[in-house]
Amino acid sequence: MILSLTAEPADVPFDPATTALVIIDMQRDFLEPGGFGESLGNDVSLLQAAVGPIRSVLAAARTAGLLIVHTREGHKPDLSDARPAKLERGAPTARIGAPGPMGRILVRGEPGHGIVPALAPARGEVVIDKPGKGAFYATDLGAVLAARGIATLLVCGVTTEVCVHTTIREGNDRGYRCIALSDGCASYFPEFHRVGLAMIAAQGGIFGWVSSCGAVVEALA
Ligand code: C5J
Repeated sequence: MILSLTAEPADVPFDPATTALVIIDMQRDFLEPGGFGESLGNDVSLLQAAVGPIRSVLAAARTAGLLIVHTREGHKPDLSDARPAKLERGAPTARIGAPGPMGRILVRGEPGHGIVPALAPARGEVVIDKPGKGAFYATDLGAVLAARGIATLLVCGVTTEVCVHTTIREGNDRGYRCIALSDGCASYFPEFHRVGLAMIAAQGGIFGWVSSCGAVVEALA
């Protein structure tokens, strides 16, 4: 069944059977005080705006039977999957792997690495642990999507201009129709959020489309 999704720069046809909802890095480390985001000097409360819209699109996607993928950015406890160039940034006490109020920063298995309770993955949903900003780099996301015949990615999460953008760019180059859900994305920098979304839809949709969680809920109803 082909549905139509209201989007910029133009509406997009999509088939729920070949569409995945990809929720990027809605982790305590980015959204709650005491994690990676705050260690970088950010106001983490700005990311809360995405939680409600993602909850609604997640519920609709579950009902419609879409493939649901959650991602988590983070590293193995021995940091063997973290490039030195990534580790050496920031103040030494606030770097990846340093101890913090939610455990070691951006390390798998620590409390901060977990997805916020409001968006906890349900049994059977795909959870991709990624060491980079993009969800395809050094993960089996491509294989998971190929096995399900997925052609379209509805992408939301945090942050708009970093991991959401990188994943959409990676997906676009791999041939996926990538649609950012604007209200389901957020940034510590409202201007980067706005411009990040504008960059996707500009030039006839140079590397994707921009829609919203509400539009997806409406299309799936
Ligand atoms: C960042 C992300 N911003 N998930 N990660 O470092 O966007």
